[in-house]
Amino acid sequence: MTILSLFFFGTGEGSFGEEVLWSLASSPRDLAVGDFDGDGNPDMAAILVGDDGNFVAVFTSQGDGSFDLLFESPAGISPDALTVADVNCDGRLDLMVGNFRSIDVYLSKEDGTFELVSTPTPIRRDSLAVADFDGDGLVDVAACERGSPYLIVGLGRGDGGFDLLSTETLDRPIECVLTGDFNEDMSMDLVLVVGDGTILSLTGRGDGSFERTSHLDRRRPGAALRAASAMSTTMDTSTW
Ligand SMILES: [Ca+2]
Ligand SMILES: [Ca+2]
Ligand SMILES: [Ca+2]
Ligand SMILES: [Ca+2]
Repeated sequence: MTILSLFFFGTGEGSFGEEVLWSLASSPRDLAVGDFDGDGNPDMAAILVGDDGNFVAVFTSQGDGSFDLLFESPAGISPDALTVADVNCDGRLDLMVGNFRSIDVYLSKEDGTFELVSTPTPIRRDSLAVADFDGDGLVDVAACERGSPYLIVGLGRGDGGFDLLSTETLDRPIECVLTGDFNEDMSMDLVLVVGDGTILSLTGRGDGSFERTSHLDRRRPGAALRAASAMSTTMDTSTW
C-alpha cells in the first residue's frame, strides 16, 4: 500500500508555499521535529505503520525542503506516540516512543545510528509528556493509555531507561497528558484531558509525585485556562 503525505513549508512571511507530496510505503502515525545531525537544520522523526510492519525513522533535512533517510528500525507491536529529548544528556537528541506495554528510547549515536533501550510498562502508551519531574537534571516521562484511566510516571536513569514511580488508576478515562510549570513554582506539573469533558490538573511536588488539584470544564475554555494557570488548591485536593 502506498501512503501519500502532504507537507507544507513556510515562506518566512507568515504563509506557506505549495504543498509537497511524499509517497511513503507506510502511514505516518506520529511525527516529531529535532536537529538530529547537529547541522542547525530541523530534521524529522516519524512512526511509520504499514503492511510491512511498524518502523521508527529519522529523516535529515537538506535545508531546501528535501529530506534524506538517516535511520530506520522496526518499532514493535503498536507504536503510537513519539517525542524527542536528550535522554542521556550527551548533547544529541534521542527518540522516545510510546509502544505496546513499553517506553522505547532510541539513543542517538555519533555514527548516525540509534541504540534501543526499552522499559517495560504494565499498560500501552498512547500519549507521552516529557520533563524533569524530580529536578535531578534527567528526563522523566508521564504516559497514559488513551481511553483508559491509567497514568504512569517514570523517572529517568540517564541511560535511556526509567524507574516506574507509580501506576495510577483514575476514576475516568484519559485522552492525553501534557506537562508544564503551570503554577510557576519551578516544579513541572501535569494536565490530563479526560473523557468526560473536563481537564484534570496535577501539581508536581518536585520529587516526581503529584497532587490532584482541580477539575476544569473544557466546555468553558476561558475558565479552564485561567484555572490551569492559577492551579488553585481550593478544589479537589485528593492525592494519589
Ligand atoms: Ca539537522
Ligand atoms: Ca542523547
Ligand atoms: Ca528527572
Ligand atoms: Ca509547578
